[in-house]
Amino acid sequence: MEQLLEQINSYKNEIEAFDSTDPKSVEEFRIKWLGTKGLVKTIMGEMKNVPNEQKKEAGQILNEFKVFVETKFESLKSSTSNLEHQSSNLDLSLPGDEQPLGARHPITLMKNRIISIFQRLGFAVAEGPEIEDDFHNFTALNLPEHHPARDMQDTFYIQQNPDWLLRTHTSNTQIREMEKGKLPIRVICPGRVYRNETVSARSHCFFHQLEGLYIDENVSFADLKQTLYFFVKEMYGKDVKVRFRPSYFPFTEPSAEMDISCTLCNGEGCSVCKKTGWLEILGCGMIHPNVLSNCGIDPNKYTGYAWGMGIERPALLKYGINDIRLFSENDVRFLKQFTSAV
Ligand code: 2NL
Repeated sequence: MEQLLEQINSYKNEIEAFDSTDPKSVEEFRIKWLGTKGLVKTIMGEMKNVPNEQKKEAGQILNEFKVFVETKFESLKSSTSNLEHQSSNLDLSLPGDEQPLGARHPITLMKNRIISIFQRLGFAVAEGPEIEDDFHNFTALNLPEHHPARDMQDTFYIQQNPDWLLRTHTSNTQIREMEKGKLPIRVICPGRVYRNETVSARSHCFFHQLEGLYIDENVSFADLKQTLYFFVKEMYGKDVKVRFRPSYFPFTEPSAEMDISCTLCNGEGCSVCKKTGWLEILGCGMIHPNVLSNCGIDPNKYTGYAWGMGIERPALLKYGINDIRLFSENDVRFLKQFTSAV
């Protein structure tokens, strides 16, 4: 017992004297004292040599010693982990990692501008499939079987007999809205369309359109004109002039094309308007009675107007872009210029 107490006191002195902030020597300390073959275990083994009447007292002393060593180890450990934080290269004053900001595509920007104007007039937005059957892209629209627009040269056919193709306009979506049979209808249909054309700075084999349609009882050409006037004033400002020219589409009768005074030269004549002072922006007309009956709508009860416009051309004009191919090249240097555009 005497011997045991002496031994413990000398251990205590040694432990008290030990100090280190080096994680390696602190680990060595743990192994030496608290490891499975450490000195605490060894000295605990001395219990068997203590006489029975002193076992209780010796047990308490040994337990106290064990707690003493454990406390010392915990304090050594916490001083090394503090130091690990201090010595790491974490500099909280450094600027954060850059989070690159995306930009909306200029076609999306232009599309959204157009949509928001027509939404204020009560038009809902409808979308439809880009892969379409012959009926919804051509037949329902009063295009006769041998119409040149159906030609393989102009249209991308995916399959023939039965014919499946990439839609050549977004009218397919309007046909699908009409087929639902719920009247009146007041929708706009934005989306991508495809034509088999040679790609150049001015035209592409895919581009975007926005078509609109209004069907109810007593809808007139005057309603069409006022709707489009409103659109032009909202889009291009109060001073822009508008003119209608008679035209022809198989799906409207009568048909017209609408021009606005050139936004670059104010109608003076420049290279963009080819010295005419006018820019053609859309085609329109009263929906052909055949189109209405093809969709199960009674043309004696209902009339309607429709129009179609491209999105690329107004976007080129607005953002001063000179090549339509830039829209689909995914060049980040081009796209990131629209980060703050609206
Ligand atoms: C243009 C001309 C136009 C329509 C599209 C249409 C749709 C249905 C019925 C009747 Cl379902 N018409 N759409 C009408 C007239 C012209 O587009 O130059 N687009 C770029």
